This record gives sequence, C-alpha cells and structure tokens, in this order.
Amino acid sequence: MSKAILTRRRLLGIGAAGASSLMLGGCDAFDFLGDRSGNVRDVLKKANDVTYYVQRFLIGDALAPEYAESEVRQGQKPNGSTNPTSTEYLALKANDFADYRLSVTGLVETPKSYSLAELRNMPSRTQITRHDCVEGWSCIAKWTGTPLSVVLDEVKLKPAARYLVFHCYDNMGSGASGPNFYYESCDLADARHPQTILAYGLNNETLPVPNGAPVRVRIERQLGYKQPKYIHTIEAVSGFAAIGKGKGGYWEDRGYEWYAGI
Ligand SMILES: Nc1nc2c(c(=O)[nH]1)N[C@H]1C(S)=C(S)[C@@H](COP(=O)(O)O)O[C@H]1N2
Ligand SMILES: [Mo]
Repeated sequence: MSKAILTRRRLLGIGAAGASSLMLGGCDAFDFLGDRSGNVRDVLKKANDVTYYVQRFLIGDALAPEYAESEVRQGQKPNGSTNPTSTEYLALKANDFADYRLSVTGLVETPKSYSLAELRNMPSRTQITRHDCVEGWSCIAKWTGTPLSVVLDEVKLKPAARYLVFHCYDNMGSGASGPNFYYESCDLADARHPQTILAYGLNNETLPVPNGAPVRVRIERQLGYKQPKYIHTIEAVSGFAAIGKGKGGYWEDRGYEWYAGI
C-alpha cells in the first residue's frame, strides 16, 4: 500500500514538472518555448496516461487557481481559428447570433437546444483564470457563462455516457475524408467540475468572434486546446472511436494528448 502511494506521488511529481514548465507570465510574455515536439510535449506525453489517474485520485475536484481583477492585464490573445468561414457560421454571425442554438444530443434522456438568451437566463458563473497554450504563452482573463453541470442536470445523461464531445463550427482544413471541423472532448469529472462553463462573456463583454463567439467551453484544469471555441453541439458518448480520427479531439488526432491536465 505505502509503495503504491509512493509511486503515485512520484508520478505526480512528473505531472507537476510538466505543468510548471508551462507557467509563464501573462499574455505580454508571448515567448514561445520553441519546437512543439520538444521538451514540454515529451514531458506531457510521458506523464499523460498516469497523470489522468493520479490527478483524479489525488486532486479530485480541486479548483484551478482564480485571480484578481487587477491581474487581467490585457485581452485574451486570440489563437487557432479566429474567424470561422463556414457558411453556417457566417450566416449566424451576420445576424449577431440571434438564431444560434446550442444542441445537446447523444446519450441523454432529454435532448435539448438552447438559444443564447436561454443560456444567459440560466444560473451563471464568472471566474478569472489563466489559460495556458502549449505554444508557450498564457493569459489571465475573466470568463462568464452557464455552468455545464446545470445543462447536464436538465438533459440527464444516460448511464452509458462517459464523455462529452464538443463540436465546433470552424473547419481546420479539408483532408481526404472531407472537412476537419475542430472538436474536443472531456470526461464527466471535468464536465461536472464547478469551473466548467459554457462561456458567452469575456472580460465583462460579449464573447468576441476571435475568442469563440457566441459560446466556447472553459475547462479550467486543462490546457488551451481543450477549450473549444465556436461550439454548436455537445454530444454525450460512451467513447470517441467513431468521431474524427478517434482520439477525442482535433489536436489529439494529430498527436496531442487527450488528457492535458494542469
Ligand atoms: N474551435 C476551436 N477551438 C479552439 C481552437 C481552434 O482553433 N478552434 N484553438 C485552441 C487553442 S490551441 C487555444 S490556445 C485556444 C485559444 O483560445 P483564445 O483564442 O480565446 O485565446 O482555443 C482552443 N480552442
Ligand atoms: Mo493552444
């Protein structure tokens, strides 16, 4: 037993080393860590499988650090897709997202869809957190949105549901099998985590297009690529083998780790 605990602690140490190398200053330190396939990713990769279990076991429902208003030093740096061009998205944007609906489907008892007004009228949560991108920058920003747990309580997950998949409007480029829309996923612990929100507000304003309008997910204990922007559908699934290339996310399908806990 004590040996098992020691091992877990040692493994946690590896995870912490991976995370601390990402702890850079604020957004104004856009300093790149260099080659994406370099040290940070190697450490994350080794730690990934064990980190998932270790973090769930030792950290449980711990909150990500939250910051003071004074620590928001500049806008959230837009990264990745910043201006989706799919026909559907452009039509919604032209009408200021008045016709937007967020669908919740898959392994749920009561599939539902929500307008922006409906989401804004539900309980909300505001949090000032730090976003860490694997490219080597971080940014402190204030996010406002509907706790995902509130939505899950309404649609009621079926027992077979183990993950949520977030489907996005932005096409990252077309491959042999057609367009590759950005997507992401999380387990139910992250889905129900108190800081996991469907964000429609950023730094006291309506979430702007470069940062994911009209709705993007914040999963505060995960790295930047696990924060999907421009979402239109949340799908409850038992696994993601059938989605994309089967690894649980656009970047995961291209080699990033599925569990990117920090
Ligand atoms: N739909 C979508 N979501 C996305 C991305 C993207 O390209 N498309 N990029 C991810 C990455 S790598 C980062 S760092 C953050 C950037 O969010 P921001 O533009 O609000 O800073 O969004 C993540 N979510
Ligand atoms: Mo990122």
